Amino acid sequence: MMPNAEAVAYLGLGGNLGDPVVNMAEALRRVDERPDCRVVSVSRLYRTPPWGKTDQDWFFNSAAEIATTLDPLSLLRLCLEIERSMKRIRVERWGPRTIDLDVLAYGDLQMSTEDLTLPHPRMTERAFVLQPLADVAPVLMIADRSVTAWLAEVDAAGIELADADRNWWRRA
Ligand code: PH2
Ligand code: MG
Ligand code: MG
Repeated sequence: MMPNAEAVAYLGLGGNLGDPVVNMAEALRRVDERPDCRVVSVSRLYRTPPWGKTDQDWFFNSAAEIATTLDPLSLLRLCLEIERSMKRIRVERWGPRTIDLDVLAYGDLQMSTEDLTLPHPRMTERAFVLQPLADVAPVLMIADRSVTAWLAEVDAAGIELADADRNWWRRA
């Protein structure tokens, strides 16, 4: 039997409770360990001011390009399962969390169901998503613009580079 063709997908990672860098690294390693997923490249590591709900700790954020034979919904379920298995705590919407693992885009697929909308519908407003994503996919088109072009439109004030080594996740 022919194996399914690989698709390229993009994940956004974040957290601000416990040890978010260790948690993001662990999540990426778990993705990479699977026979149906491969981590192709990981962004640098950023510290970002809390967005949406501002009276909480700063976040760490990153992004990754992966290659996968999973279909989009299976990839979403994998992300949720990794979050769950890492005992994700989410107290409230947009509030503090130990690990957040979001599917940002899956190839150039556009889809919208109750469970999953691709590309991620709010990513173009969020510098904490776009800044790391620009490390791995600057020319990826989201709607009719590149990630770099979207990044130029948003307020990225306060975002700090926390680790410039793109292998941070292999040693955290
Ligand atoms: N995630 C949220 C809400 N606010 N702010 C930053 N800086 N980074 C995040 O990952 C983040 C957020 C909900 O997913
Ligand atoms: Mg999120
Ligand atoms: Mg999420």
